[in-house]
Amino acid sequence: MKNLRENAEKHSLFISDLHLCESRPHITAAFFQFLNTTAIKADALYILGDLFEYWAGDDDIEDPYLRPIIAAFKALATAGVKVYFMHGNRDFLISTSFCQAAHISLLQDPALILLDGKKVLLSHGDALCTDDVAYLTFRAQVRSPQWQTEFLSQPLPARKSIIESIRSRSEHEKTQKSAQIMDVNANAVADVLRAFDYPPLFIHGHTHRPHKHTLNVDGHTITRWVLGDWYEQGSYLKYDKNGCVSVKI
Ligand code: LP5
Ligand code: MN
Repeated sequence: MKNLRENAEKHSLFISDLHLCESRPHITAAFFQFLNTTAIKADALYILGDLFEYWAGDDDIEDPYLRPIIAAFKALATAGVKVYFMHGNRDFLISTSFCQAAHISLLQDPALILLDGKKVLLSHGDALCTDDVAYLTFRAQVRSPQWQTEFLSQPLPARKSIIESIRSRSEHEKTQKSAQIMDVNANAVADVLRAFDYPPLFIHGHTHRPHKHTLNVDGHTITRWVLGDWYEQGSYLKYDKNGCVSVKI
């Protein structure tokens, strides 16, 4: 495996919004295929949130659905692929037990990384949807340590049932919101790019609107790549010395 990796061109892969769950077995199968045939040849795999449909707490890692996923991540680590994970709005309760079991490094949101000496900013993207005031109010509540401690103190089945209530409320409220409200806000994007000193590349997910945007922020040209979701079809962004290319699988 080492020789194969040394001969391959150095590259990193970016994915988000897989929403893995038992009820979408074809996407879980596509994910295993992606890990075993594509990600295994990469130097690094960055998962920018919403890997899972939801995450109720790390005490769920013995679930039979999760065990082969954890094993597949471990196999990547053994093959020398660095795997990074950033929380999404669905799986922000992923914590150290899962990350250690899967040999994954947790990234803060946003995170600035260097690829070939080039600054790249990464985010899930939900925090940039500043027009979605109802969501941001909900986000502030559930991201608070007190809320999480109280939530995690409840038994796992009770937590899953609360999450089901939140999901159905969220699905209903989304039908009342415009597409524009649920997209990133241009000023919020400019603010985070300014705060990180204008990285030339910004990659995020969440909106499920895959696209390459070219921005001008205070005279700096910045490429913003939005990753696609895996609801119907898997996709990833590949970065190498020649730049980024979006690939559907
Ligand atoms: O995920 P997506 O893209 O479909 O929708 C998001 C926003 N919705 C959410 C909710 C999640 O989808 C589902 C819940 C995940 C639970 C994770 C664990 C939580 C446990 C709590 C831990 C402490 O994030 C959606 C945005 C959309 O993105 C686009 O940006 O619009 O936001 C909403 O729809 C939120 C609503 O506007 C407000 C929801 C209030 C819920 C109140 C809960 C009351 C339930 C009481 C249960 C007893
Ligand atoms: Mn999301």
